[in-house]
Amino acid sequence: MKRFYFFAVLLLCSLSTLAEDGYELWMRYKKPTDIAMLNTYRSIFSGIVSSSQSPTMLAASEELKKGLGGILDKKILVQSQVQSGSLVIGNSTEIRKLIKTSIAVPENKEGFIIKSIMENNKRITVISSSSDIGVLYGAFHLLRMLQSNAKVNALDISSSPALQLRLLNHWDNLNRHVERGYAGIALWNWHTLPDYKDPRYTDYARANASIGINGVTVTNVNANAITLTKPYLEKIAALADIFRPYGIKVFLTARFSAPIELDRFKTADPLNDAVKQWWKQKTAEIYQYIPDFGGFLVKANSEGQPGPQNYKRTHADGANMLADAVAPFGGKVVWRAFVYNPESDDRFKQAYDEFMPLDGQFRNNVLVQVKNGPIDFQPREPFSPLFGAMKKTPVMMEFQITQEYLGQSTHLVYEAPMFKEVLNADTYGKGKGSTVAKVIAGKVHESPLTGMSGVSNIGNDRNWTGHLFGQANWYAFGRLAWDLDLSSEKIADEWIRQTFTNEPQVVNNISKIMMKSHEALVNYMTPMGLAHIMGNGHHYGPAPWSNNLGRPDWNPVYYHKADSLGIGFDRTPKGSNALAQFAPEVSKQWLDPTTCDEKYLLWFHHASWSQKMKSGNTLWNELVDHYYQGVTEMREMKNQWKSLSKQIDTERHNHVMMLLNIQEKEAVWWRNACLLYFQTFSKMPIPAHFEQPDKPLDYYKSLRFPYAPGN
Ligand code: GCW
Repeated sequence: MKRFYFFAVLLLCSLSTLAEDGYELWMRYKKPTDIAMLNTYRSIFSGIVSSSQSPTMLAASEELKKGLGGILDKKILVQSQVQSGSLVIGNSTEIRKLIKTSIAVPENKEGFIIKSIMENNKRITVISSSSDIGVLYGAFHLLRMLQSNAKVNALDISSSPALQLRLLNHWDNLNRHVERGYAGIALWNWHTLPDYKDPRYTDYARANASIGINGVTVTNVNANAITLTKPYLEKIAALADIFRPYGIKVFLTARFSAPIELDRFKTADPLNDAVKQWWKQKTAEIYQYIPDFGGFLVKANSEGQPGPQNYKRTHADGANMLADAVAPFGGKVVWRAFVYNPESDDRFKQAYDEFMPLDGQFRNNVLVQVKNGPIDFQPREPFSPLFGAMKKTPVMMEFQITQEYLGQSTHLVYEAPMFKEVLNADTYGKGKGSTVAKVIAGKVHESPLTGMSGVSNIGNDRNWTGHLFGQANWYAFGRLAWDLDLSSEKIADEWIRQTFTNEPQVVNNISKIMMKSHEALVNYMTPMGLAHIMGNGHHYGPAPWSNNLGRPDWNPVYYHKADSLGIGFDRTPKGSNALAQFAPEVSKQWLDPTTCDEKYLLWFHHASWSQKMKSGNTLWNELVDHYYQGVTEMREMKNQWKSLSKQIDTERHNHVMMLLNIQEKEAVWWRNACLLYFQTFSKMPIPAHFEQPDKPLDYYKSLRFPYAPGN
């Protein structure tokens, strides 16, 4: 008996060390369970031959050794000569030393090919590119295929990124608090940098490179001038050194008033010669530490951040001053268009109003970074009218990966469908077919610079993103920035296979959960075009009644405008006329409340409670249906996950299960609180066949969350 316990304990211990905690992300490199597949893979790859020992090529062969080693479940040999079954990797110049067959590579420097060829009667696989980094991307692509149990015996793949800049924006403060972060504190341990190089920094770089991310800002756009001082530049340079082999450039967030704060200047006026000179010197200093520094990301004259308007200058004046400073080194300036001030009658219109007049005035190394929607990363927004409208300025996409308004890190929400909805929207910027995706890819109005940013959801939680499924959003962002045409389903499929299993039924079930998750959340939070009705400040939970902040445009009541007649923000010519900012073909779709896509109805109309909807329902009943539908869908997600308990390892299954339980409670909370509140205006009942709210409105109003995270 004693012996039995001893062995049982031993077994449990070894199981717990084998447990999956999410740290490895989608790079788990596990052996296929299908033995035939495993044998085929083993027969295809005998070892790796690399054409050089550059840091990037070393990273590629290390990754392949690790990846193939795991998947093939055997030690992978590094061969000095090409043999049958070799995986030969090298850039197009150097690979000639290894093989005679001539290999055409994509023109795009980051693009790659993966090809199965016969070389001297030997069957081999080649990964090549015109650059080393392209080879690394190809290596990750092959590993993705192997982890997804794809066929790899007759490969002929060529792939190049759709966008040049594929950036993660960390909103990380120097004290390691992450603004809108829900996954612990910042990864960067500023206190121990530059000397302590946490191996996690390398794993972070691997993960980014595996999905093609090629730039990061490591600090918040609500910037701290101290970032630009010598001690911090040394710390950031240490990170840049770790990231470099993985093709990742560091960008810095620049505080516009830095000359005043760091060097006691009286002004930060961008047209002042001394100020210009200061930035030139600062930039030159940065390049001494980080020779491949990417450039600056700037939030100016927005939410209290200083900027050129403090000196009666324009955003273009500000951006151009910095652009001139980085230009000699090949750097870029990414200038954010997230601006709004309390004077306007509609926050929706402001980015367009401020930036359209500046179209054509920016230097050619400036990109204007525009949030996907006109307000602020709401669960559903129409696309920002700046996409397609700015013709002479590279317009870069800003998505938010972190779930500030999407249930933070307790809600399972797969964001790819939301990203795709925006990317697929037609701006009519140059006739039909001018989708947002084409605009940012520079295919509508010729653009020398292209890019996409994602506000990171990464922190120091063991699984990186707090919610395991948050990893899918990081993954989806990178994959889409590389290939705007990938479908949400395809990306989910890739992620699930690498993260969990290739078991078709499991893949299918998890995919169903993911694919309906965004619409479910929209339904239980902000259906039919509602927006920004979250709790003030922390944005956690419902608070559509909130009306106590100093600025009208910070309060939920400003956004939904519910009254005894109806609900929604009138943006037609009778109201703020924000619709006029879109191309006529677009505004036409939304102009008439009886034909407007109901998904966007309350974005553009103050619709009457009794307006008839397409379903035949009144607006009130339709709203009620959506809120209930959201909870129903959420419960389906929960049950689907529950049914997978035998197919997913206990640790990850429990983790997600507990979060889904929280999500269910919160979905019900959202539904009840919003409906009870809106009912005080509509005076209409929640039909009796629905489960009725179990608490009065006052209860929901009394809830306080002084320590909600991320604030
Ligand atoms: O979404 C809002 C957030 C702020 C953020 C701001 C921005 C970094 O609530 O926390 O500040 O947007 O994008 O600048």
